[in-house]
Amino acid sequence: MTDLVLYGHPDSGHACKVALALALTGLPHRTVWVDIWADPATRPADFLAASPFAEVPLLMIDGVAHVQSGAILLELATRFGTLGGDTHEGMRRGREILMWEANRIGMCLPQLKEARRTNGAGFPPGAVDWLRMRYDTDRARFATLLGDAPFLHGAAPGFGDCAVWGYAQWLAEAGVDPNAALSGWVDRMRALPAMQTPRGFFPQG
Ligand SMILES: N[C@@H](CCC(=O)N[C@@H](CS)C(=O)NCC(=O)O)C(=O)O
Repeated sequence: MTDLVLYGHPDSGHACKVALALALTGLPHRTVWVDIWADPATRPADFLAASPFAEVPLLMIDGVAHVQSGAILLELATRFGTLGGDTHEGMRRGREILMWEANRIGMCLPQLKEARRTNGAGFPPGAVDWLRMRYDTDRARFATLLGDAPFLHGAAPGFGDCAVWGYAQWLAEAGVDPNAALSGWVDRMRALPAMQTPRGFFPQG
C-alpha cells in the first residue's frame, strides 16, 4: 500500500485542497500539523528538508516529496486514476480548472481573506478594490464553468472541484458574496460525506 503523509494547517486552503482529494478518494493517509504562523525555522526538520519554501501542503508519497497543491492534485489523479484521472476527458477538464483556479479565483480569494484578517495592513492603496473587481469576474466565470452540472467535473466532484474548494470555502471570511451558481456548488461540496472542516482535516497534534 502507498504510504501517504500530508503536512498542512487548517488555515491553508492550499492544504485543504489536497486533504479533500485524499478524503474523497478514501486513500489511507496520515496528516501532520505544521504551524504556518510560526517562524519557518521552527517547523519540523523533516518538513523543512522536504518543502523547499517551507510551505504546506507537502505530500510525502512513499517517502518522495510532492509540493504545490495543483501539482499534487494532478499526481493523485494520474497515479491513482481518481477524481477525473480515470479518463482523458476528466484529466483535460481538471487541468483546465486548475490553471484557471491558480490564475484567477485562487489568486484573489486568499488575498482578500488575508486583507480582512490584517484589516488591510500590508496591502497598498487600491489593492483590495482591484482584488474585489477580479473576484466579480471570477464569480461570473465560475457560473460559466459550472453550467448546469452539480460539480465542475460533472455529476461527481473531481480534482478541479478540490482546487476551487480550497478558498471558495471561505467566501464570507474573504468578505465577498457568491452568485447562485457558486452558492449552490458550495452547499453541495459542504454536504459531501467525505467533507470535513479545516480543523477536521488538520487536527492539532
Ligand atoms: N502555490 C502553493 C502555495 C502554498 C502556500 O502559500 N502555503 C502557505 C499556506 S496557504 C504556507 O505554507 N505559508 C507558510 C509560510 O510561507 O511560511 C501551493 O499551491 O501549494
